[in-house]
Amino acid sequence: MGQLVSASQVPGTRSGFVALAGRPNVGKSTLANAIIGAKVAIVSDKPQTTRRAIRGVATGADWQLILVDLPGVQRPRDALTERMQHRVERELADADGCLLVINAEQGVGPGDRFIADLLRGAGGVGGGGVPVTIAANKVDRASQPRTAATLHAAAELELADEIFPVSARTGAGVATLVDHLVGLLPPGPFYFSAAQRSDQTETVVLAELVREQILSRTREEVPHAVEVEVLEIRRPRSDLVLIEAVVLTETESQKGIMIGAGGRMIKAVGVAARRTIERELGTKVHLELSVRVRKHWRTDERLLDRLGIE
Ligand SMILES: Nc1nc2c(ncn2[C@@H]2O[C@H](COP(=O)(O)OP(=O)(O)OP(=O)(O)O)[C@@H](O)[C@H]2O)c(=O)[nH]1
Ligand SMILES: [Mg+2]
Repeated sequence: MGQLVSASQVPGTRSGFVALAGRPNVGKSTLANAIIGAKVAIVSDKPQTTRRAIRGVATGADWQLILVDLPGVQRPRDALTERMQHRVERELADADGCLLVINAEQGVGPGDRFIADLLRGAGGVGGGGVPVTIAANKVDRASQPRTAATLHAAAELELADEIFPVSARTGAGVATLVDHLVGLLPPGPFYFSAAQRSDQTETVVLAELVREQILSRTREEVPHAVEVEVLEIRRPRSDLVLIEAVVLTETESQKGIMIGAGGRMIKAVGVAARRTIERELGTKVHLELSVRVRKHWRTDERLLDRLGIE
């Protein structure tokens, strides 16, 4: 999103884009954060947390690996999920490689097979040609026999060059996976400066950090019905950032839940989000949150454009 630096031409460098595919909630964003070594994507225990394609950047001495974190593959239900799914398909088609993330504890199910077929090109994605690596994630939660069975089932998909057991949470196996992905990179320039970790705008990053706090405190339909829009960011002093954000809900009752009895929910979200943002920015933060009903925001194409969900 507009922050691509001019490609630098260090002779002998390798670079490429590896897209993360997988069912919702398998840990794609957690794994992307672990590989990049920074929080580029928010994470939650609710499915469909990720709504945008996020380029996260890992840079070595002579290589640059750009991971494209994506929404989980799903059946579209409205304009929001339709955009998310289209984006997944476009990014997979454009990537140099794909990392299919599965859940080591749950094994390989129909959802994973559906995605494997997409990657093979049956769905018209990738021209049938993207090289695929598989990561069996959450091995910290799976017994050894369970992990072994998942690795076996993953091999039977006959899709990937290699399959890696990993835990994005503990970091187990992640370095080995990164070595492999770096080994796949073709010769190419650095697309991002070595200091840059993601392509997301500050507005989106801050809105997402607020939404992450909402996801961890809500359930059922609420996590899916809420979006956050940052309206203003001001820096009156070098050590202070003022952020004004609005929490959008679809119904009055969701708005009530978001505010909470005596305003307790919105207060808790605000305090937790402010602390996270202060840590990320390294400055003092004033965060002003309000809650507004915006019926059918998930089908409002213009709003989705403005929110950068495209
Ligand atoms: N135990 C364990 N939990 C994990 C691991 N990786 C991710 N999780 C948890 O799994 C849940 C989903 O993680 P996400 O990274 O948000 O999953 P995702 O695949 O990006 O989900 P979507 O964006 O909804 O497609 C969160 O509660 C994570 O903390 C892991 O290696 N071990
Ligand atoms: Mg995600």
